[in-house]
Amino acid sequence: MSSNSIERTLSIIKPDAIERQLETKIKKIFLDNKLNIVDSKKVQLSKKEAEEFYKVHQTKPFYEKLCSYLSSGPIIAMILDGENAIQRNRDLMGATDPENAKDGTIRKVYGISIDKNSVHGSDSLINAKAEIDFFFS
Ligand code: IDP
Ligand code: MG
Repeated sequence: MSSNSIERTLSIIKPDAIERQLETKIKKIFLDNKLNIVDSKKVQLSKKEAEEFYKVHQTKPFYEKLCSYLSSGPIIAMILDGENAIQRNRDLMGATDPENAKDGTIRKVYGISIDKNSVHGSDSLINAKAEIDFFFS
C-alpha cells in the first residue's frame, strides 16, 4: 500500500462530547487538518447495537461499561476522508487515555477519562470499512 493513499475512516463524537456541545469544535479540527466530512449523522445506539459495534472488545473487562456508555446518549458518526485518513485521525485523537495523550490532541484537550475520551476512530482499513458500513449502509 502506498503511504499517501486516500482513505475513508469512521469517526464518532462520543456522548460526553455531545453533552458538552463540542460537535462544532471537533469537526473544525478535522476540517482544519484536511480531513473532509463526507457524511455525518446524529444517532443514539441501543445497548445491543453498541455491543455489536464494539464486539472486538467483548472479552475485555471494560466491555459492559463501554457499551453502556456508548449507548447512554446521542453520538455523531462521521465518514472522514483524506490522505492517510485512518492514521491521521488517530494522530489527531491522541492516546486512548487522555492523561497519556499528546498536547493539542482531541483527547488531551477535551477528554475527561479513559471512558469519556470524547472520540472514536477506526484503527485499520478493514475496521474502517466495517465501521462505516455499520453506520452508513
Ligand atoms: P481506542 O478508542 O483508542 O481505539 P480501544 O483500545 O479500541 O481504544 O478501546 C475502545 C474504547 O474502550 C476506548 O476508547 C476507551 O473508551 C475504552 N477503553 C479502552 N481501554 C480501557 C480500559 O483499560 N479501561 C476502561 N476503558 C477502556
Ligand atoms: Mg479502537
